[in-house]
Amino acid sequence: MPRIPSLLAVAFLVVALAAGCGSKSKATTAPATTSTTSTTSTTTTSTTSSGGLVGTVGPGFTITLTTGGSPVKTLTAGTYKMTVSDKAAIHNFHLFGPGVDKKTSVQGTGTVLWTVKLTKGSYTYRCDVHFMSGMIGHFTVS
Ligand SMILES: [Cu+2]
Repeated sequence: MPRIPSLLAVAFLVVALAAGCGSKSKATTAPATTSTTSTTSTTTTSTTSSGGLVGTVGPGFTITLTTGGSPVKTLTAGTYKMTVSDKAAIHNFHLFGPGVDKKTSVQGTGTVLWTVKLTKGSYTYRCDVHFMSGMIGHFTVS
């Protein structure tokens, strides 16, 4: 008859452990929710940084190329979405480099979306009319 008491003891232990786990799992639920929130904010950040390039020319004598609000100096090779805002009827936005030669018209204004495939090398963006006056910029793709 020694078997039955030991089985009962095991059964009691299982119940006791299950009860213990039950109360512990409630405590674990709260941190799990917190980590889910932080994962979401991380995802948002990375979406912003891969959100593409923003080219702007005008309305004054300025031309810029930014990503995530910072001037583009170097990029890694790849395909990028690029939003170009041509805000002046006297300027254009012209991007050229290895495999890329895209521009807006000088007279035209408005916003266009380009998809550009950038490969290793040096790229230039400029206003074709006023690049001699400093409306020009460069970046490197590696
Ligand atoms: Cu210009």
